[in-house]
Amino acid sequence: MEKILFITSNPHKFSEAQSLLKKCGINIKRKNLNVSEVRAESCEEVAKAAAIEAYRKIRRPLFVEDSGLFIKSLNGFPGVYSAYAIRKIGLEGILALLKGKSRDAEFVCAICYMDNAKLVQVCKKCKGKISLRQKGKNGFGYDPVFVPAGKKKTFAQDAKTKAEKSHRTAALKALCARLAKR
Ligand code: ITT
Repeated sequence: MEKILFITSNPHKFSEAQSLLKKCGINIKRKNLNVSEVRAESCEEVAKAAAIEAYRKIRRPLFVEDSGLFIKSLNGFPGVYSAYAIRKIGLEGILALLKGKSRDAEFVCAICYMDNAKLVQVCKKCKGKISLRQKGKNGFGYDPVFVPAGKKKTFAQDAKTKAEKSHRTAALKALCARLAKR
């Protein structure tokens, strides 16, 4: 079967997707395509626009994933600007913004798949809290400050829980199920 292209510049996203999708019989290949990221409020809109643009350019089965951390007391910030925020103010900057505020947050992962016959969209969340300080070395991005609901350790301290419960894992499983149906 032809490999599906995962259009992403983020090697961490790719390796998480590769190991999970392999389990459901889907082989993927990473492609860095520099698609423009539209300014939008939701990960679904960003992923869909990018997938359409990428498909126009390469016309092969592909998917795009847009994800982010939405913090309730910051009205959803950094949200769709998560990659930008971490580059500009870092995890310490995010922790500083949260002093004295509620720490409820959720990770969101939206995937948009496209081939010559269909467009498939899935979006999943993982609820949790922002820790008081950075802990752990695994993963990437906000993993050192995100503690999933019902757990005490951050994703960066507990890679096994991340692999089982993350927003990305849930979205990829949903994608597998949708692609298998057709
Ligand atoms: P591509 O757009 O090229 O795929 P990106 O890293 O720029 O790569 P996004 O625009 O979707 O991807 O930004 C998502 C950011 O949200 C990502 O860079 C992290 O900072 C954060 N993020 C998303 N999923 C995460 C996860 O599982 N663990 C930690 N941080 C995550």
